[in-house]
Amino acid sequence: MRRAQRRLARFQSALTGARRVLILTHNHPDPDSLAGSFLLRRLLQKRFGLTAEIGYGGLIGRAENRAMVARLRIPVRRARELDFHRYDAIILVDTQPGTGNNALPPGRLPHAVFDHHPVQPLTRLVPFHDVRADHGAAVTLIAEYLHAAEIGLDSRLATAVFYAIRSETMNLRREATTADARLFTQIFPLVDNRKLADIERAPLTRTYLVILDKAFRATRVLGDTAITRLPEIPYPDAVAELADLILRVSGIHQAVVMGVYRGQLYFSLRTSDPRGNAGRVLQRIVGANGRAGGHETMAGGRIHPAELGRTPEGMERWLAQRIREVLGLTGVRATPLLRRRRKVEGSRKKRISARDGSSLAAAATRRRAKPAKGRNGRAKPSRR
Ligand SMILES: [Mn+2]
Repeated sequence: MRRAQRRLARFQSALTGARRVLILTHNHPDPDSLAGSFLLRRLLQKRFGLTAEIGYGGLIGRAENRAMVARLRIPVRRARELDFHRYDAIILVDTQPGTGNNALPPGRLPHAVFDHHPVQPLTRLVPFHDVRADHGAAVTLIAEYLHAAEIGLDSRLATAVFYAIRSETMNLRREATTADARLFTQIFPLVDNRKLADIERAPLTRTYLVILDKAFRATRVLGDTAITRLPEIPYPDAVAELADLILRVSGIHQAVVMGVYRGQLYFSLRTSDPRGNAGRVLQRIVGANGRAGGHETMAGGRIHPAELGRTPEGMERWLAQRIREVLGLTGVRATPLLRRRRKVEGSRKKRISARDGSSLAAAATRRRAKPAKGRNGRAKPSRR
């Protein structure tokens, strides 16, 4: 607690003289950076008496994230519509300077950084930075400041925080710490369950269903690794969303999804190995050809093919090859995730009925009787 008070005081003094503050999320913001910014805005207004706005680069693509902003009325503005000269201070949330995944103008340093990713060299030059990679969610770290400032959470803020922790840590299952768990349970009584349900069951667009369909068809399985190459994605964080989903397929313990959005190649890696070092693995895969980073089990990155004088398709092919090399999968046979159904009369009917919902129970029994191969959770150490 003492420590939190001291941090709060140091944060406040880093903003001395500032009146208008811009809080920036990472590009294509996720619930953690949105909720973290929302909390911080409240702190700046209530405790420091400052004017604070929230900006984001890229776009908010995921249906749940759009619903979160709309239902909780999180006041966000697109970075490209902002005049950065109007702000005396910039604060980064869930991102850091020099990572290339935020709208911070080149050459400008923020006044403060709040993040839970590995610390970047430029961050050390920032007047106030609180970067603690041992937190499952950035929002947990920021909530400590509100607590120290004795600012309670109303139901909008609590719902935002709750949903952020829930999605970032997959209900405390993924890289969550006791701090995340404590906050999660503390704020639960304040959550607006109706709004939360509206967010979690946000309406899905047809575009989304189309990309799901394309992604499943494009997925190749190599051992317990799934690699998905998409020529085009409707929004950049679709790769993360798809990788999360494909990782849930039984027998899959690593998933990489890549896709092109406006000429840039985006990719995402997910692993079920809690010590998978996903961020580092992805950096090794990409090398100097792009940017990548992340946590133990989740990571993402981006390549700008035009800057390398290459086409997106060419870079995608290159990336798929690199993934095979770094993950030790060269020579491993790739099979489609969804096998095409053979059109053989007679056996056809049986196969269809096993897939259709009415005989799911029968299929489940069969599966139980004969467990699938390669379900032993751990990936081979040689891979990393
Ligand atoms: Mn985060």
